[in-house]
Amino acid sequence: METDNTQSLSAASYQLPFKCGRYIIELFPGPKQSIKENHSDNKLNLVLLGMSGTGKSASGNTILGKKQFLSRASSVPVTTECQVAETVINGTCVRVIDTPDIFDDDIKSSVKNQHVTKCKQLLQSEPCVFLLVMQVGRFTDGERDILRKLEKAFGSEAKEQTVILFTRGEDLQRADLNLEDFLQGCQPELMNIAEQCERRCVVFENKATRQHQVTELLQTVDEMLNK
Ligand SMILES: Nc1nc2c(ncn2[C@@H]2O[C@H](COP(=O)(O)OP(=O)(O)O)[C@@H](O)[C@H]2O)c(=O)[nH]1
Ligand SMILES: [Mg+2]
Repeated sequence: METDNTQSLSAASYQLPFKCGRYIIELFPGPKQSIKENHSDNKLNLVLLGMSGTGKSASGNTILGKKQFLSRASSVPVTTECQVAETVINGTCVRVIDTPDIFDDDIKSSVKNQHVTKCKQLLQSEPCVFLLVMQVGRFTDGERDILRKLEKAFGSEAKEQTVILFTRGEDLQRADLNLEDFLQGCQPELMNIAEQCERRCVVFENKATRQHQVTELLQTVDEMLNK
């Protein structure tokens, strides 16, 4: 699958209702508005962010209900450009933006800035939620200050618009833990990240196609945006 293919990821194949519009970046010019101010009931941007290999693209595919983004095990980053795809879930036009790892300290800041700029272009004029994707049971040094990196890239209010999406939910099941148990027993730094995001956390099991995980995510998002 192409990795830099905003055109091939147009919404045409999803038969979106007219109000969702066809996906064309230039349709949304003008200044970026606050996400909350701009919240409408039928549009939503979900931006997948996090370290390489945590399962951003796989989670995007779970949300979309189809394999739209390339996702695979690799020692080098698989997603190298921001990509977008849309679907409609319960009448909401959900635009999913997949990103490369923009938090990697080894990547040149000029390259990171390009990704962030592209991502911001894709965010204009619609409500936006950041999905901070992390693997359950794996917390790396680079993730310790991930909220600071998020705020540096997307502004000081970014964490107020963030939901943590833990992947590999099956590992929790195998350990007979629910999310609350997991958070209680996790490293203080991870708990601190969850607390700063007001404990907005969901768990995905991307190897399964369970719709309820997407429903729970959208409920969490909805509560956050309507707070
Ligand atoms: N078992 C399991 N594997 C997952 C899950 N989510 C992602 N993966 C795997 O993790 C690897 C990296 O996923 P990918 O989506 O490419 O990560 P990205 O770099 O963050 O976009 C792939 O082999 C995925 O199949 C999950 O919930 N469970
Ligand atoms: Mg990816």
